[in-house]
Amino acid sequence: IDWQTAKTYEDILYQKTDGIAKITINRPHKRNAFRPKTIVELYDAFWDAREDTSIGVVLFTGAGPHTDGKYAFCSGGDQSVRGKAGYVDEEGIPRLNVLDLQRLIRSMPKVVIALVAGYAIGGGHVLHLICDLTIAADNGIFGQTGPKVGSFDGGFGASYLARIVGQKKAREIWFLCRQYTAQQALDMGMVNCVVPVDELEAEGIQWAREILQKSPIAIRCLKAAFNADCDGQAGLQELAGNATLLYYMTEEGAEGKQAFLEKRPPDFRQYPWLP
Ligand code: 2NE
Repeated sequence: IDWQTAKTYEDILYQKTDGIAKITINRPHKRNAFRPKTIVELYDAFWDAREDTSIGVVLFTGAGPHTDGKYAFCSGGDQSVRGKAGYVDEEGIPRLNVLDLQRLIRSMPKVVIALVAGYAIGGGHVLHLICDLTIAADNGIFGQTGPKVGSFDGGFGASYLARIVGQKKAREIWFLCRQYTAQQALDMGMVNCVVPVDELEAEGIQWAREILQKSPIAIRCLKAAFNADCDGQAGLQELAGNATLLYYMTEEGAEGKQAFLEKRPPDFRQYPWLP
């Protein structure tokens, strides 16, 4: 396929071809974890795709494999720049700007398809969930890590996940922080299909081309209709984002991040399970 570079960035790749945009997180050495700059760039590219009347479908993916042979869609917030109240940008300001990106992906009147090879973990898992459709490679690995690394997404990450997989499974996913295979994700209804990793992009293009033959207004109204059913979750998202910000300011929250950076298990034993 003849991908044309649409704009050059530092942390992402942005390409277009025949009605399709492809946005790729390009930090494979960090399993495609995002820092504030990554989100600013993603927001800019998604906004461009939203505004471009020739684009109907966005493929959202992660660069890989890394030099160690492992693939990742995205491993969430970059813990190495996590400060006291969020992920710290080059100006020293802590941010949770991934929540703005979640809202843009949800509200843009184009179809966003996540192409997941390897890890979709933590805030990276929520990003694939937010997309309209997810095509998983057979090496896909899915899961949340928040309670392990001192974080949580009580917005779409909790309520939309529960809407998709049911309350029991959603609680299991968050409370145990296990990792799930692509087949398990398919069985839970978290992804639309599973294909061999070498066929992931081709499958995404095939799905995009089928969608592009349909009526844009019908598709945009359907996306809005699917969203409307869950729109109360947008309010939860804002409130939960504020709670996450406050949690990051606590010692308990910082212990999870510190443990990850020191490559050791977290020790939350000194923190009580308050009534
Ligand atoms: C993704 C996972 C499971 C991969 O494990 P593995 O064993 O394949 O790789 P490894 O060795 O852990 O990672 C490779 C390199 O990538 C870095 C690692 O530190 C390592 O670096 P080096 O030792 O080679 O220098 N890396 C990976 N993920 C990173 C991250 N998120 N931040 C910074 N560096 C990262 C394993 O790597 C993993 O569990 N990663 C962490 C997942 C995670 O906890 N993400 C944050 C969740 S919280 C969040 O995203 C969030 C939120 O909850 C609310 C609002 C906003 C964000």
